[in-house]
Amino acid sequence: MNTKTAFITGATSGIGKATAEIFAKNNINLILCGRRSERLTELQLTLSKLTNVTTLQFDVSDKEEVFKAIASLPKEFKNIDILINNAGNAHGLSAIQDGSLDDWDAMMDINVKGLLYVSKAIIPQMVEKNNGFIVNIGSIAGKEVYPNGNVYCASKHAVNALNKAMRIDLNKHNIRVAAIHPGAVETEFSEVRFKGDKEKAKNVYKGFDALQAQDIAEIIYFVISRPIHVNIEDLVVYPTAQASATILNKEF
Ligand code: NDP
Ligand code: 8X3
Repeated sequence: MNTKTAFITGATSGIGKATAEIFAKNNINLILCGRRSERLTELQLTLSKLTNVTTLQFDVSDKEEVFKAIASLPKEFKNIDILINNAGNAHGLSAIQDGSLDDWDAMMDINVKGLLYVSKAIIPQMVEKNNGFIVNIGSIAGKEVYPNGNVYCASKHAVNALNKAMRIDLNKHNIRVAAIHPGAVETEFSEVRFKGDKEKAKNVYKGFDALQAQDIAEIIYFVISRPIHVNIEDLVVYPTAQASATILNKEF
């Protein structure tokens, strides 16, 4: 019997998509979100063979769209048990004096404000029913600052702070809050960071076994499937070849 409903942002690719797949296999009802509607439709077609799926197409950085989309959910999907705040990306990789204002806006608007808008739209009903689970996808960039990472690192440090803040404020409402902070995961992340330069993106994951989206998805599922009295607060997950944001044992 399907008992839980999960709302996943950034479900059209990478970690979010892999999380949707593993949740579907475990009969969790799904609300899948992203901007690319064809991908949402495709995913819905596949995963509805396993569970109940609906999709919402919106940009997390547009607060009107966020609240409108979430208000439009059909009745059977309105009761959200699990929120996976995953949508986000890095835009650019340059020294602070060379960074693009548009890239900075995108990272702060999507990674920080987008996460806040979605949370604001969903948390009240969790408070009302005195139950819920929020998983925030941070990054090693939210624990360390690395050369040229400046604003992306700042956005993920903000996610780290908001994760702690949510846990404190929602504690008395019985809402579990957890963060997963991955190191290098081979997804479309670097393609977005390097504005579609596939060769440059591929090089990021050359010479070592990077994490795959499924590795993180399995951990997210583990976290949300613990008994009700257990909350895993914070996890940093590296590929074996990685020892810090900047130390990678690459073979060439
Ligand atoms: P992908 O680029 O593969 O996926 C990013 C997802 O976010 C897509 O589904 C995209 O959907 C969605 N997204 C991006 N911008 C918006 C927006 N404005 N509105 C709505 N959705 C948006 O990257 P990952 O799967 O790797 O990234 C997922 C999360 O993991 C991010 O928060 C990232 O910062 C974090 N992370 C990634 C790491 C890595 O090495 N890959 C390591 C540590 C953390 P669409 O384009 O359809 O809107
Ligand atoms: C993605 C990992 O090291 O590129 O958050 O910032 S990193």
